[in-house]
Amino acid sequence: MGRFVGTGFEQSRGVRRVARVLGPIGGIGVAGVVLSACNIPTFGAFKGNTVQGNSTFHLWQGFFVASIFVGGITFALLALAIIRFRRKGESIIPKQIHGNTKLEVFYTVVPVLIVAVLYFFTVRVENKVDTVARNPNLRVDVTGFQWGWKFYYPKYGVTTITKGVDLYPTLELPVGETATFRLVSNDVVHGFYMPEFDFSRYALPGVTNYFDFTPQHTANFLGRCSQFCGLYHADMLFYVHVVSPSQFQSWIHAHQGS
Ligand SMILES: [Cu+2]
Repeated sequence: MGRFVGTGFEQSRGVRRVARVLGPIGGIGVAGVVLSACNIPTFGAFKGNTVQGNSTFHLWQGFFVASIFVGGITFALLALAIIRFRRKGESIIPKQIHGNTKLEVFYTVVPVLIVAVLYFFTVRVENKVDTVARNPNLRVDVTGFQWGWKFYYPKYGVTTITKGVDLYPTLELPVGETATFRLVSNDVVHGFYMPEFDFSRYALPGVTNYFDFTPQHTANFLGRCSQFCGLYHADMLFYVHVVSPSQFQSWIHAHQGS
């Protein structure tokens, strides 16, 4: 490690002032994340509405708070450099130096640490979202095709399917129960997209994708295709109804043999 070369920069009043301001802000940001994940704004995202989607949502919040923190420090330092070291005459104000080992180690280690922390939480959430239950309460086979969706409930022999323009199929799900989905495509690449569940997954020809939803609240949603797949791509909508388990059973019975 090289000898520390004093720059005058560290001692400058501006840096101390910025540190005094940013220190508490950073502390508040970190404390905010740790203490109350619920009181952080949604930053424009849906809350997920499934156990899996909710994890994705919290990851999004964490990333957003981290970006505000990093962006805040970056812009504050930029402003400091622009204002404090602006041209005031013919002389160059900052001391001209070569190298500052402490500063260089700092701005290498800190970003690596930030990326490592974000990576850790990303892997953790991905593992949770990608986990498929061994004994799910329900299984649903989803088939994407030009241009619609087919939902098949193998245990009950019930199928709902797109029947033309504006005749969208319904994906009925019981609240609080884990459903395992088996997603395929009959022709080209489609995207099984549930905005309110913070979830999208490719429906690929020749590939089977598995994933779980555990809905948390009863509500109605609209799903769509997120991959441009041809002429009527925009019409590949489907209804998602999250209902009570008893309502789900009556829906199943009403559709059996129909
Ligand atoms: Cu499509």
